[in-house]
Amino acid sequence: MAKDPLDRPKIDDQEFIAANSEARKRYGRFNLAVVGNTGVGKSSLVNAVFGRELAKVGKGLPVTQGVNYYDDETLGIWDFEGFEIGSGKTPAESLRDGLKIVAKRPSSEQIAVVWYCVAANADRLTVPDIEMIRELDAAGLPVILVLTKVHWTKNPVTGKYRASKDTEAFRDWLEDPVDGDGEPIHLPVRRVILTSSQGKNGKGTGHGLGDLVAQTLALSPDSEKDAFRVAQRLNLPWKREMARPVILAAVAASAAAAAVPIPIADATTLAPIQMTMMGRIAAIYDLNMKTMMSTSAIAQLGAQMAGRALATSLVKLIPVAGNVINASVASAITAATGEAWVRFCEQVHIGKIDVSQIDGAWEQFAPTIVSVLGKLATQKGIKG
Ligand SMILES: Nc1nc2c(ncn2[C@@H]2O[C@H](COP(=O)(O)OP(=O)(O)O)[C@@H](O)[C@H]2O)c(=O)[nH]1
Ligand SMILES: [Mg+2]
Repeated sequence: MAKDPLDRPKIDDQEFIAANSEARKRYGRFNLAVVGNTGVGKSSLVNAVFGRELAKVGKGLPVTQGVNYYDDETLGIWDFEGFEIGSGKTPAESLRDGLKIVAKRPSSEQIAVVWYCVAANADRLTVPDIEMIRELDAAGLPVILVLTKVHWTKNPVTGKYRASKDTEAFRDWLEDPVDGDGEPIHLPVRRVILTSSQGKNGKGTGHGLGDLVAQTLALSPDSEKDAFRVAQRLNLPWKREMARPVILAAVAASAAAAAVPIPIADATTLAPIQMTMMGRIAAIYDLNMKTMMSTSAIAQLGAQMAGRALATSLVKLIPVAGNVINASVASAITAATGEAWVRFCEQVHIGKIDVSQIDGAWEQFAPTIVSVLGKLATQKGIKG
């Protein structure tokens, strides 16, 4: 085997791969149903929130008339469109048939939340719309009414964006719908959200999407919330929050492993703990989906980073810490490695790091002696 030019300790990546696949299994797949006419902007919305084009299941054939399922490991999209009047069944009947087919599928494909999409420039809901929404509600599904392609204008004084008066009037009606005689209409939608997934000229990031993901999370069953946090790509703080307890657990395990101080020569004792941590964090950032990197390629990176963290931290820590790693040094190295890995994963996830140049990219994220010493100082501070 070629000698590592920096003489970094060799680290096995099996722990990474095992922890990564265990975490992926635990988070599972988030399933969303999008319902609405062709061209209303469903695919664009899915793309803006989840950041990817999904493969159609079943080689292009619809699951049934008007229903397609698209999925990858962490996301499934049930696309309901094209329920035409005149097929012999009402759209609500067709939808009900579609939902029956979904119900027979495995639990990993069951719908968590529905986005019922209507173009904002429509001035009302149609009777079939209302009947379809009632059908979804009767199936026990939480429905978000999403107004799509909202045209936003910026107030030059306040800098705030607003939808047109007509769109706001439509929203007000949706929140409190009445018929022509002023009689209330039963419209079981849980939220009404105004969105656009692109700007006027097809560019830009859109509006209302932060609200849409926040409400989708709020309405998701508890068992599906982490799956949604993993599958979506708009809200990075959620991912950071998920990573924090993973890092804390690894820090505690490192302290325990070094309760009897470890000779520096045996520093790689900590590596399995760090590799487990990094594998779990990579799952939170859905890295191999986003980048098409294999899990083992990510594991290799993790091993290199953990190795470098150990090598650079330890050599320089000897004057401070002596020839052994005690519990606080072990904790500090693991904490700094975890935080560096989170920053690295974020950058890959948002596409700031080019996958083709990934080889050198992690170097700048490896924890430095400064961050390790910083952690040590903080620990001392906490312990008084
Ligand atoms: N101006 C504008 N155009 C949009 C928006 N969302 C989608 N579109 C365009 O509307 C067309 C249909 O969108 P698509 O997402 O394929 O709709 P789907 O048939 O419901 O999946 C495409 O040409 C999109 O570029 C939006 O928010 N604003
Ligand atoms: Mg589409």
